Amino acid sequence: ADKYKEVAERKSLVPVKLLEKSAFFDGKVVSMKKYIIHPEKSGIISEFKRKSPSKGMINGAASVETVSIGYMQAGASALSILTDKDYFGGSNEDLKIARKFNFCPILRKDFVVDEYQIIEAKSIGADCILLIAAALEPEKLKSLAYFAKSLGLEVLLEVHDGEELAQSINDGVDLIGVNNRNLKTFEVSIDTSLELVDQIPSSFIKISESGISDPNTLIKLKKAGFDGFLIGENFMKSSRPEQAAYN
Ligand code: IGP
Repeated sequence: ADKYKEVAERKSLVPVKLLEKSAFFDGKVVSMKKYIIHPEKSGIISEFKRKSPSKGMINGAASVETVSIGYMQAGASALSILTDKDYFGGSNEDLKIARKFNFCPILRKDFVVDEYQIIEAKSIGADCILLIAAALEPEKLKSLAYFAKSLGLEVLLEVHDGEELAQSINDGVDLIGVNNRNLKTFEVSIDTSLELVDQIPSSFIKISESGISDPNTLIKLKKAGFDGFLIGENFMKSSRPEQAAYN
């Protein structure tokens, strides 16, 4: 709920007119869809996340420059950069730094509730935004997805179960992510992905999110039909996340 307050504060500080002056604003986005399904890439979206509500501090010392470059050198298809400060210790500045040092699709990871955040995402150099079914009314989610599309951004829709999927799916969405972490209990189960995969229409790129910590799990998810894999903690908990990503 305080996302609304946070956004309102930033909106009065940095008006839309100013965001639209960013060099990125009229630029082309790098397609997350294309990079995920590229036959020579891993399909992994590597995430930069200092802390989380479920784990507390994961890595407070990591440099977004070093880690993001290392992730891409290790063969990631794309980057996910947390920009939420309160829960995840991220910032828009982190994403701008990742953008400066990498040519690749970048997902702005935040709780999007307002068009302003989508304009902001574009202005800091993001290519894709996240829309969370559990946090948005289906109609609102759809209008945000269309708005993102109108700016050329791609949209990752996050769901936890079949009901959320059925209610929130719309053609403004490009990729569908199944979050293996239950946001209420923080419990993680890969079965969430395995049970939902067949309900996702084939026109969407399928991503399995959270709790992926070994190659065998990834292979299992890939065999089940997932194209992409969002991995954060498993890399970030290493003192050198950029090297952990090689294993
Ligand atoms: C990454 P993990 O378990 O590899 O760190 O998970 C990513 O899926 C997770 O950070 C995430 C997230 C979110 C964070 C998934 N959906 C929504 C913030 C908001």
